[in-house]
Amino acid sequence: MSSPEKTLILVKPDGVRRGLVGEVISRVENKGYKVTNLRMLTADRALLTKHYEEHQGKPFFEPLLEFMSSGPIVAMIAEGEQVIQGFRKLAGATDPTQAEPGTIRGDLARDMGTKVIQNIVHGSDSKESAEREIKIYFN
Ligand code: DAT
Ligand code: MG
Repeated sequence: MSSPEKTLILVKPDGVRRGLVGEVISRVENKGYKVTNLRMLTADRALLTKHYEEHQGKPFFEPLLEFMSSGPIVAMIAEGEQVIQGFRKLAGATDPTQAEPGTIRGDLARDMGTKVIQNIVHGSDSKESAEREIKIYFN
């Protein structure tokens, strides 16, 4: 039997500042996924450059690094059948104005008028990303 699928979830600095760590964990657990690892850290540029390497060169890359290192974040591994896609659905669209109500971003975030979108959470977008990102945050 193969081990259950795993994804990397982050509560970003905006989520931590607003006291939404418990809310995010509740939504993950209420959906039925299992949180197996949890860690609070303040990410540095080296770590974030690895995490967001696909976005290097984009106009929001520097603002993204600045924002993501602006305060503590909470990193977790969640597991369950199809958790990668399932958590992306729970999180909602990248742009919180477009994210459907009922999703984390749709319910809890809005356009802040900043150079980088602030949207409370990160979730891996594929098995390859999940494996790569889990190694970055939990080695
Ligand atoms: P997601 O976090 O939904 O996987 P992504 O990987 O495309 O989205 O981008 C990473 C983060 O960068 C995203 O959560 C918010 C920010 N971002 C993405 N596209 C942006 C844009 N066009 N302008 C400003 N910030 C953006
Ligand atoms: Mg992404």
